[in-house]
Amino acid sequence: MIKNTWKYEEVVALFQLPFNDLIFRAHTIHREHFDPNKVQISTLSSIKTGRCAENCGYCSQSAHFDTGLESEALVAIDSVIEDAKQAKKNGADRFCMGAAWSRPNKRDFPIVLEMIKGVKALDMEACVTLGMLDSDQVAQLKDAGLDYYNHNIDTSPEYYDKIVTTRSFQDRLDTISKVRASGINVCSGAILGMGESEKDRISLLIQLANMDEHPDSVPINMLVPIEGTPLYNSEKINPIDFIKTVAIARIMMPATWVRLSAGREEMSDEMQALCYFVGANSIFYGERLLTTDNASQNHDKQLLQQLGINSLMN
Ligand code: SAM
Ligand code: DTB
Ligand code: SF4
Repeated sequence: MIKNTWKYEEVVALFQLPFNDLIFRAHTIHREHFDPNKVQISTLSSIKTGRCAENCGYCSQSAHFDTGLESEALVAIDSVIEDAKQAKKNGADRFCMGAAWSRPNKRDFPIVLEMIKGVKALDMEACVTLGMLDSDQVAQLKDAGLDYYNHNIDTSPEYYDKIVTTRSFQDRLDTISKVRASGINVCSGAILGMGESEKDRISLLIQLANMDEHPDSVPINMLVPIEGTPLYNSEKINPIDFIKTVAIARIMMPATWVRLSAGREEMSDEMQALCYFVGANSIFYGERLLTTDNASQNHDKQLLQQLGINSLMN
């Protein structure tokens, strides 16, 4: 049932299904692999903000664009652990730490290892996203007890150089392979709404679903447009197209956690409800993402309660 030989035409056919047939199929597969009334809760924290050397065209943190963001060096371990404790109190079972790095540096990396150990000591899952890694760093993350490493492919290989030119698509795949080989769970996904075509969406889904092993977690972000970045004025993705892409991710990667990530603040309750129906089963919960606002906690609580979803937040 877990297939990693998806062909382009097969995925085109999924995109061409009548909407009701598609969402029925996605939901049926979702039920076979997961409790449809449960959503996994992660909380994000930015441990190093801004002045990043890469030029990802969507990102508030790139040093290449003037976004008015206030940068911040690596934060103190104690304050990260305090945030993780608070996140746990609020119902999160995973704490994700993000750093605006192209790759971690020698001075800061050991401190991140301590942060991971601190989060694990709270009996939470730990996830980090630190940019590109070498094999030695991957091994040290594994030893520190890291559960998930997030490294998004972001878009299709064909569209990649329209989004970022300071690194290649292959660089992303190389880090993902090292993480996979170490036994750390792979979290890799994309951003929709960057002006990509349906072809690109098909291609990026094939990249994820045809990995030797499917990513354990696939975040699907809707672009949060950041003033000052080249992608600020990108054409917004139509909500139905967004839901279809989530549904197809579920069909192609039946046992993967599909995370409805950035952009929920801009989504209606109905759109989120349909995303949960077709297979999204993880969210970021908390007032902030990395540098932008998330959907409010009160609103999420209310919506999940209204939908009869979640157990994790009692
Ligand atoms: N610097 C590391 C890296 O790029 O791998 C880790 C942090 S980076 C901010 C993590 C991910 O956040 C990116 O790969 C991208 O998918 C997502 N992201 C960043 N800015 C975003 C935005 N404005 N809208 C949606 N997703 C965004
Ligand atoms: C992911 O796919 N989305 C998260 C997480 N992985 C690190 C980041 C979203 C960032 C949204 C824009 C911001 O707050 O800066
Ligand atoms: Fe840097 Fe990551 Fe932002 Fe790209 S997405 S500019 S690598 S922080």
